[in-house]
Amino acid sequence: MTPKFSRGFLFILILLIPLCLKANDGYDLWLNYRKIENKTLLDKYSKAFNSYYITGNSETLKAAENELKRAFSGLLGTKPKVLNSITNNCIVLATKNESVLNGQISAKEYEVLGKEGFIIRSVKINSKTCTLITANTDIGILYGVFHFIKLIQTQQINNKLTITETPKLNIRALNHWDNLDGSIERGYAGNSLWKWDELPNTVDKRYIDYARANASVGINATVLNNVNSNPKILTKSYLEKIKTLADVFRPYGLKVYLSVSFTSPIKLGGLPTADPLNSQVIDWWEAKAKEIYTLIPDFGGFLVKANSEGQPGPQDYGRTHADGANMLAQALEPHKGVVMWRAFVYNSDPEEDRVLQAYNSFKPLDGQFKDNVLVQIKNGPIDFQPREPFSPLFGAMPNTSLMMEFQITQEYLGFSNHLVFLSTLYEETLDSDTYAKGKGSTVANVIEGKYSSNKLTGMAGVSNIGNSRNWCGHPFAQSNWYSLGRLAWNPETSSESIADDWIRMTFSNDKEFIAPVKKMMLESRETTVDYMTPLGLNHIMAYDTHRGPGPWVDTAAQPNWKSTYYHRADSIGIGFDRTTSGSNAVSQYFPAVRDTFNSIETCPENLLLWFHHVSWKHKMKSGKTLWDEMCKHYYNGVDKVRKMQSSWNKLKSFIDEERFVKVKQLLEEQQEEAVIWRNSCVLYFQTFSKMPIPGELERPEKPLSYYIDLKIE
Ligand code: BDP
Repeated sequence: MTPKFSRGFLFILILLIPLCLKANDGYDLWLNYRKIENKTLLDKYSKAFNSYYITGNSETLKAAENELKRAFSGLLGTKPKVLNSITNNCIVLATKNESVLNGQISAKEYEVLGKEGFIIRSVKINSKTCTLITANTDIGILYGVFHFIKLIQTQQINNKLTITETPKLNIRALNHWDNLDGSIERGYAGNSLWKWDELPNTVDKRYIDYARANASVGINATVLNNVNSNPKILTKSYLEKIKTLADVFRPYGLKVYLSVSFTSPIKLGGLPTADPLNSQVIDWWEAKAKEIYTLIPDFGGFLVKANSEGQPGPQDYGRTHADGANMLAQALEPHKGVVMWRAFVYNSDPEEDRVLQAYNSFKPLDGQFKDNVLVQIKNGPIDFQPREPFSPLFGAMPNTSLMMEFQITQEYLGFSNHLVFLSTLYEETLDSDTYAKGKGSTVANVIEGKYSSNKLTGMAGVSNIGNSRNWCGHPFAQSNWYSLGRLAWNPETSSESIADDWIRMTFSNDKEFIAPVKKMMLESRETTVDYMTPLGLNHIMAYDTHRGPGPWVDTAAQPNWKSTYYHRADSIGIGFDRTTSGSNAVSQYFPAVRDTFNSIETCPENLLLWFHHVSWKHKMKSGKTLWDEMCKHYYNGVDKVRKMQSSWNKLKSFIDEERFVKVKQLLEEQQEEAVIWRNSCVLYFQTFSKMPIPGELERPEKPLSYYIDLKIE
């Protein structure tokens, strides 16, 4: 029997069709291969690229081929032909030694490419016009294919392609702070992607999409578990699960690494000690390394948080960080594994400025680490604040491989509820001049290994990925994962171009959409700094959760977890004196930087209260008092969120309903929280300054006590 539908039902169905077509839940990330709407361009691309020729059939090349097919069917609505010989308008995928290349690319050019670089070039092979994607390795080809797809997605293909790309850093890593029970430390987008209960027998298809996304931006390393590591991760049964993940990720050039606990030999091996110089301990780690490499021959290595925030480490046995790192490095060395040893260490001494501690612990160890150790340093000296100066360790350890650790998950920047494009924060750090080798010695140069004798390089980002359908919670938080990959590939990439590509790939190529959205993104981090921690303020978030304001926090498990420790507001002024007459943290920088930060006249105002205790009446560059200026920033922050809202509200017609509404709702939430931040901080700091909120500004609706009691959940 044929089902009968009422007219009304059919009418609703017709109305819903366009909505369904436009629906987008964000799962595809920037690999959003929707059909090109511009007919002329569609025709042009379809003619120029209608077939491909591939040599080789490794898993990686198959992945490249599949990606090409997927992108073509989505973007162009066509199925490219697979060819047996080269014809006009085909794409040729071939590694260096394939005879078909016929000397197109010189040996010298291949030399430059290294193991992961690629060339995309418009060439003539046997008098046929085609697009060549070539590399020394299969993974280079895969990266080249993703780059080529990006050019189509962003509609930036010109007639003569001449692209050469090589990554500037060796290790381009995501650090997952995922626990074995599925929760994620500081994760705001659901639970862990890793389904430990199901592994190794069941392989979630999502693992492949995760690997595709990473490969598309050149991320080649994933540390699967929390730096506060559960020793169980090294048991046989977990290693088998991890082997399965490594097998899935391998074709995409993504190596697996693990965070390990320093006391694993005690907890798992039953040894009485974890002393890195004890021979049983050394043997235990060597045997463990062998066991891992038998299962996972290309295992990347270990990430270690030691003697930090209660984690065990070599200092528990009177040994140094170098002793600890080197012992692990020795176990991994025969297998070509590396150790990423974190410099995020500080004690609970209320007298010693926390800012000094990482530098003081690590600088003296320069030159003592084995060649397969990288010291992984957080971008700033404290802890992923909305703004920090760069860590003085960059440039200060010329005989050690140093890698960058950024945070992608927005622990201190409004979780996944605030739109904050972190690329500008990353860029600010990378562009900072350390003066290690005179003017122009940027942090980017330092981590590229330009001034060091050790040549391992890397960048890690603490992941913001969870199992929520759109991976990162906020649709715009995806751009932070994307940015980390782009900057790890080339730390000198501009945020402007990253934002441009991301918007085009994720949302739309329409200029009317790109311009306002790019503006929102590029300004968003400064906006957040304004309503949270302007002028160098930091660590004044709610206790422990770090969500919402908590400048009044004055009791904590350790003194340097109190907000009052950081802002030091009193009747005279506000800020932490780190000048030569204060804690002297300025002297950890090279002289030119030290002098700039040390003087209240030359210290950049956006870091003023980081380095100086400043009188409320101090005259700022604007001519306003510090107090008025601080108020101005807090109020500006809120105004700018409101501007983001009105910009976004005008963009409804450009994108799908689903993502439009989601961002709109999140911006409303962000606006409310920004007001809470502003009112809390202004009212609280006013109890010290005793100065009025400048006349023209709207007054907080509620008294300070209201905000102190408020918890943002
Ligand atoms: C802090 C987090 C804490 C992490 C720690 C770290 O609050 O959860 O364990 O950093 O980086 O930002 O080890």
